[in-house]
Amino acid sequence: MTTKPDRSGVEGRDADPARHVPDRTGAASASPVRRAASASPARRAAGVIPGIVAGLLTAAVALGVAQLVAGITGSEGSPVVAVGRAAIDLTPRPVTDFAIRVFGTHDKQVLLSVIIVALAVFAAGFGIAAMRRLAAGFTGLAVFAAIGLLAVVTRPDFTPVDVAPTLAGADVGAYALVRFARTARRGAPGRVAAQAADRAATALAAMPPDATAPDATAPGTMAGPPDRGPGGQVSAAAPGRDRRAFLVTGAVAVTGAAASGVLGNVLAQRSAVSDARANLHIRRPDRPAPALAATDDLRITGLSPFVTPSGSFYRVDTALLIPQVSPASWRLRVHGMVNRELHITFADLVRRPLTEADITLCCVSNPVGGPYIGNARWLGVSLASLLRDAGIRPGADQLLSTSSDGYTSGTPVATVMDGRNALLAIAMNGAALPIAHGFPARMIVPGLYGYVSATKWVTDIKVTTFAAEQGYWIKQGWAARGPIKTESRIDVPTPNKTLKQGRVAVAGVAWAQHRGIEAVRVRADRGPWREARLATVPGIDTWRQWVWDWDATPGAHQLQVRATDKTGYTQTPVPVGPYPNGSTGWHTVTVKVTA
Ligand SMILES: Nc1nc2c(c(=O)[nH]1)N[C@H]1C(S)=C(S)[C@@H](COP(=O)(O)O)O[C@H]1N2
Ligand SMILES: [Mo]
Repeated sequence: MTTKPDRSGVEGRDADPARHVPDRTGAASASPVRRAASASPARRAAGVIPGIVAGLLTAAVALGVAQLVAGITGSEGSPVVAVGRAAIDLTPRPVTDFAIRVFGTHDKQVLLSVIIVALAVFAAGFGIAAMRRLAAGFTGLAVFAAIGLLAVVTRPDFTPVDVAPTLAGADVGAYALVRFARTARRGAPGRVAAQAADRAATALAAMPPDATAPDATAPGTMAGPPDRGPGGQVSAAAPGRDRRAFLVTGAVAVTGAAASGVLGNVLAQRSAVSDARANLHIRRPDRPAPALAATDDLRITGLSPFVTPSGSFYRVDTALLIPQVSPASWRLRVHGMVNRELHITFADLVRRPLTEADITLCCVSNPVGGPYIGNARWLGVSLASLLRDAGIRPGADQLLSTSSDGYTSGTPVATVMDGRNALLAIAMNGAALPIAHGFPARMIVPGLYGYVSATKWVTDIKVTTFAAEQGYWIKQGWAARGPIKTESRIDVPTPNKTLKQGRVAVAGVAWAQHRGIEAVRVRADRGPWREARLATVPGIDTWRQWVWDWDATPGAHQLQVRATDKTGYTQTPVPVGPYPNGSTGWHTVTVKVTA
């Protein structure tokens, strides 16, 4: 047993018993007269159900708050998880072996169920205690919190912030217990008669409330004077109203506890995935990329660095919430028109040869001169080798990839199989993929726009045909095939910049992935095209920096750039927007030069 118990559903199950309140109260309040005759035992018995409910609600609220705080602080301090882990650690080996044999992969659920039942019994106990004597209830709650705290602080990875969830849960739980006990007492069945009996007993005996009988403590002492009608008359409507108040308070508490628990789990999962990412050790590449040369980067202020830092790499996706996929649960299925279906775990994936490559990724939505492009050093497994293992059947021309959040993208089989570095990438710029960039695995295919090649959080690759199926953006009318167009961009000077006359470095990037940039030419004010000086590049899959030294004279000027790729094609001046297959045109920047 190595993994954490599943945290889901804890609050919901705790809260369930609250549903029984209406029937029991209805049945129990049948005969006030008969009850009056045996007030104390009746009331004691009557207090049991509300007590149980109050206890369970308190536990639900406390655990909900604890989960929420654990999620927010990103700590490993969830008391439920800690108790679960402690239980695993403390259970003798033969017992765990037995459990694994008997329950198989359900062992964690069984353990969690046992913990929940134990917790519910305990909570019911202190709830009942609280109905009689609030202090007793508090003691129970404190013991409850202490067990959680003990489990938390004895974890090997304990840090002081880990106590926060349990303490917060206990605090809010204590408050909740007072509220529930108070409301439960007012709404308790048989309370009307019991209260009358109490009053009589108190008046007659004139004793301190809890000096003798535990019954005598009851409503007044803990909850303060009951809010009854004028003159001490018990209004007929009151018990119903109190019961309603109890139900409403309970419902609000259960809802709040469940919402806190769910939110806490979402946040905890988020921190669990970022922890998993931080702890991931990534092997050295089996096929390293050529070392970057100093001459790959012209190091001009304002010019895009050759390698885009991951933190400033553009991000484009349809995800409202960034998918949180842990490497432990990640699976890739390769299926469809294949000879053999593949099911690959992350461990399987990283056992395959790892290829490193510098590849510039670009979005089809990038306007001329736009920012949706970046260059990174990727590390991953050859997509072609995976597909060869699966065996592509004749006639298939499309890889339809799907992400964990249901986004789809169609990539031409021929492009992936033609020998280029089409990767199932697991790392970017020397670290595991950032979560926003597809952790734990994404596709990268040099030469294709991201919408037809770069599926992040990819979990499924179906070998199919373009005729049979369409990816997400294709259904919206974007082109099914998305080769990246030869383009270039002026980074410096920036548009509308005011410059001093004299030598000005006009610099930028040009790209034609998998064809390579052969030349870049620049002109001012529609004059003759001048050859820009090019940086070196490690290959044909990246953008290429360029610079042209311009002798700027006073006045307003227009600068333009155009690139020629290694096929001999020079980018078209025709201005076209991104839809449906990528923008074209010469990037034009206007500047003002002063004397
Ligand atoms: N799961 C998923 N993958 C996706 C997308 C998406 O919306 N969802 N968008 C694609 C598009 S349009 C682009 S341009 C690239 C952008 O990758 P990045 O965010 O890492 O820069 O991711 C591609 N992969
Ligand atoms: Mo894109």
